[in-house]
Amino acid sequence: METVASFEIHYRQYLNAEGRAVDELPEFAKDADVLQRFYRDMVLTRTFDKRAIALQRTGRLGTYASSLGQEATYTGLGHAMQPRDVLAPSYREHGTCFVRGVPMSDILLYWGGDERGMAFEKAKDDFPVSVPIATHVLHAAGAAYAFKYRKEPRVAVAVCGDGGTSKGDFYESINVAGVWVLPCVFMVVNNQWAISVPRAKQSRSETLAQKAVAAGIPGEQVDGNDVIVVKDRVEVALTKARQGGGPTLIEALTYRRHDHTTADDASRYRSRQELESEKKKDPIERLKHYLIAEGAWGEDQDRQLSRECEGEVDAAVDQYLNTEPRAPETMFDNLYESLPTLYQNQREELQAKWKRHE
Ligand SMILES: Cc1ncc(C[n+]2csc(CCOP(=O)(O)OP(=O)(O)O)c2C)c(N)n1
Ligand SMILES: [Mg+2]
Repeated sequence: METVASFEIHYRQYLNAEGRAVDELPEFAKDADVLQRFYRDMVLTRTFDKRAIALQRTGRLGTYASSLGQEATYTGLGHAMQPRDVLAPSYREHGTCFVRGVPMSDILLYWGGDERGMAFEKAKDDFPVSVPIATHVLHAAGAAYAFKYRKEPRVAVAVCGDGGTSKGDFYESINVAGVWVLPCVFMVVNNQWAISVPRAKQSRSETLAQKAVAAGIPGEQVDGNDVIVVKDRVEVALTKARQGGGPTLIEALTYRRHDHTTADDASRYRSRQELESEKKKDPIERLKHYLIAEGAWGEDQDRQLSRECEGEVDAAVDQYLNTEPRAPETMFDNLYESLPTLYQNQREELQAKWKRHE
């Protein structure tokens, strides 16, 4: 007998749960301004999440998927990407969208049922939110193929959950990206739950990162609650892809602290103890502790930042609530370049009904 293949999966972390550096930090993280910016973006995302849930609970938003506890993954990813790269998000990545310049009011518009919120004027080539699980991973592979074909130095980034990696779409995407050496980064946000299905019931695979092995591409794990390691490793993967080195799969280990969406009640299927122990790994507290220990942050600054974030979110909410709703038939308008006759008829029918109703 001989061993014909073997592999190892590496896990990396710079800041541990207490906010202490466990390794020499990468160059960018030696700049306090950079870390303060990451901290700010994470606090803003958390402030936004809280308010979006309050809007939903008071009937002013359709539904919403919180990113509570996962802020480091999304902020780190946003800061690793270049403006010309393309993001193919699922439904929890608003933190990344904000870093890419998408206004908070757009995200509210979308979850309020208005497709204009997905126009992403500031990140025009990014894909819209994908609620269908993992279908957008294929779209990212397709975009990456286009970049390669046109010889553009751009990378497509697909973000999907632990549950998403069980889908055929996911395997097909990493397979084709491997075969065609595509400039694509697969970001697997392992938040331990796919609605009520825990990670252990999702796959017997010891890590999700090792799914990359079967596609012939590198896979690795990072601490998804450490913004420094996320930014660092995603940037390494993006640079490699941009230079023709092919795709990478990065599994970010984090935890979904809120309900799956506002349509869920997680207390029905997971224990309070599990939640409490995960809170101790909080990404925001950890960076705060590090910055304070470095003399680069203080409680006064922290209070000031909270006020600023609240103010920014207030302004976004005002803008959202003051946006004139569109007529119902506009739901057909973003489906096709030119609408097939069947839909045209439905559009007209709805328009007529709405007029009568008004
Ligand atoms: C194709 C498809 N099947 C089922 C669903 C219903 N659904 C919505 S979210 C979800 C779980 C996804 O879990 P995961 O990929 O881990 O992402 P997370 O929500 O944890 O970020 C499922 C099954 C869906 N949206 N699309
Ligand atoms: Mg999940």
